[in-house]
Amino acid sequence: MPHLWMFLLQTLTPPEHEVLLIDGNAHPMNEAELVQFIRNENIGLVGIGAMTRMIARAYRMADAIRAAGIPVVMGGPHVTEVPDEALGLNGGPRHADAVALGEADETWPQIVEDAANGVLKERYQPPTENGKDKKPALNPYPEIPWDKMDLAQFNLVPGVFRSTLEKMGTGWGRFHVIPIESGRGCPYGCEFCTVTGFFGDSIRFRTNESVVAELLRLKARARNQRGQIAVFFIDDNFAINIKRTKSLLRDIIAANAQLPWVAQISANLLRDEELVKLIAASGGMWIFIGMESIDPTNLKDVNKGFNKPEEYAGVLQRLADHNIYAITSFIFGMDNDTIGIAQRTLEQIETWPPGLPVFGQLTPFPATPLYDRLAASGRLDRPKHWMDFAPFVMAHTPLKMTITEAREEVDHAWSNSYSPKRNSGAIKSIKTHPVQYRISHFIARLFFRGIYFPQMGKLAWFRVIAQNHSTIFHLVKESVVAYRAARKRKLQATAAILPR
Ligand code: B12
Ligand code: SF4
Repeated sequence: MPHLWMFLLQTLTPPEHEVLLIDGNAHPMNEAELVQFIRNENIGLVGIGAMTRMIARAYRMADAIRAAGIPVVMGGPHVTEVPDEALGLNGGPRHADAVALGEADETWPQIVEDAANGVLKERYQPPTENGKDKKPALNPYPEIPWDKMDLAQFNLVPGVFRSTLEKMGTGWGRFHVIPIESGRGCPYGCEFCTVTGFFGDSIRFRTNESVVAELLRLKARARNQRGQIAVFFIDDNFAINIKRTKSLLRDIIAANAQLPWVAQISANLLRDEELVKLIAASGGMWIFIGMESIDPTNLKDVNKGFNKPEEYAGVLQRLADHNIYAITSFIFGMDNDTIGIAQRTLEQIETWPPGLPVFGQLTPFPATPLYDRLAASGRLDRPKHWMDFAPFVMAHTPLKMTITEAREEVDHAWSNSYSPKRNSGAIKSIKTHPVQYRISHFIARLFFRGIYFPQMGKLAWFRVIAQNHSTIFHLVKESVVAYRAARKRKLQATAAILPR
């Protein structure tokens, strides 16, 4: 799914300028193709945003674009954290003409004007107040024209299935997931997270009316194109202010603005039964929970002691009772982890209602308290790990295992969580749920497997389907039985009301 910032900044661009957007994941191009595209379109300024894990690739693109004589401005979390790197002020080569530090909602129009007038400055920073960035209030919030734009980049249906699904009817080959923010900021300050530092601990919300209006526009579009549209509320912690979240969800229900949605909420906030009921009634289908570890010592080490592993089962049961899926995220390679942590975590997970677990490793992102702690104690093996990005290879050595062992733990967790056997077990464990709920859970499992195991071409999908044929067969059989039963009931009901 492409990131929100591009669409937001496009909307905030002075109207006399045209903005073209390319997401490097949804629409990959190499350096030469990108430069050609920029020349063909006669583009005068290129803005590039990237997370730390993509920054080396972003720099390569920026270098090629600047070599072709087009100015580049970079923004986003990574360059905000280490701006001197992009500007070539730390001994390395320069990659950007300018950097936009922090939230750029208010500086972007100025950047565009300065570039148009040939007076681009090196750094753009939001105005400060008491030595801190003044944060955009999000009120009023710009109207992103989702209803008018081409949503092809947001389609999550893999290319290999699209044409077959489209033959089944209009809209079948399209499942768009659209990023929406309802607020910014999280004050919790987990040690590995950049959010508290970047967005500050000042939490800000859009008005309920503005969020509801955005949902209604999307809902109208979904209806018109007969395609599926779901929403990803990208707020760091969607229920950080429970009272406000409940009021937003009530307003969504009252306005009949429900679309299927996913959001990130920390486990401690999901103790609230009323909140969970409102989530379900307002269209909430998946909740992403940063569980991180089943070990309280690890959680305390990373300043996330508010997560209580003994509560995880109850939280997940509460969600499952309302047919809400949990995407549970775990981090291995914490300082108290030992060999076997993956297996111990899997054993716990299997006692919970089935969710969609994801596994990563503790990563010191620049400017986080974790980075500073590890750097101060000389524990960073690759202090600039982002410059030679290696997926699932840690940049520091945990205290009780090696980097290779940590990698093996991640591999074990992914392999077992999404094996055909586990998929079948997960679906059997929810046999009392309606069949459509179980089908969508099963499909989600196949997609989540693809986060770790490359699953891009036809052959890869064919293999996955063949391996899971027995679960697929049972689900199809049950759907046919359920469909026939529903049809029979309908016919009987019609017969009962017909006059004799
Ligand atoms: C949604 C989200 C996701 C979604 C992505 C879906 C999507 N495509 O949107 C999912 C859940 C898949 C995800 C995954 C990951 N994510 Co994430 N994610 C976020 C989240 C919560 C919101 C991003 C967002 O849209 N923010 C709102 C917009 C408005 O803010 P923004 O992007 O910062 O943009 C503003 C400014 O930065 C600036 N700006 C940004 N870019 C540019 C470019 C230019 C040219 C200019 C001028 C300005 C500018 O202007 C914008 C307006 O002010 C952020 C946290 C956060 N609140 O930002 C983390 C975050 C971006 N993710 C993070 C991480 C680490 C990851 C993962 C690596 C986690 C993991 N271990 O697997 C994966 C990577 C997946 C991948 N390969 O891409 C980190 C990145 C830290 C870093 N330094 O790189 C963040 C900051 C959270 C954190 N915990 O620290 N993520
Ligand atoms: S609760 Fe989530 S968003 Fe908030 S600081 Fe912790 S990891 Fe970051």
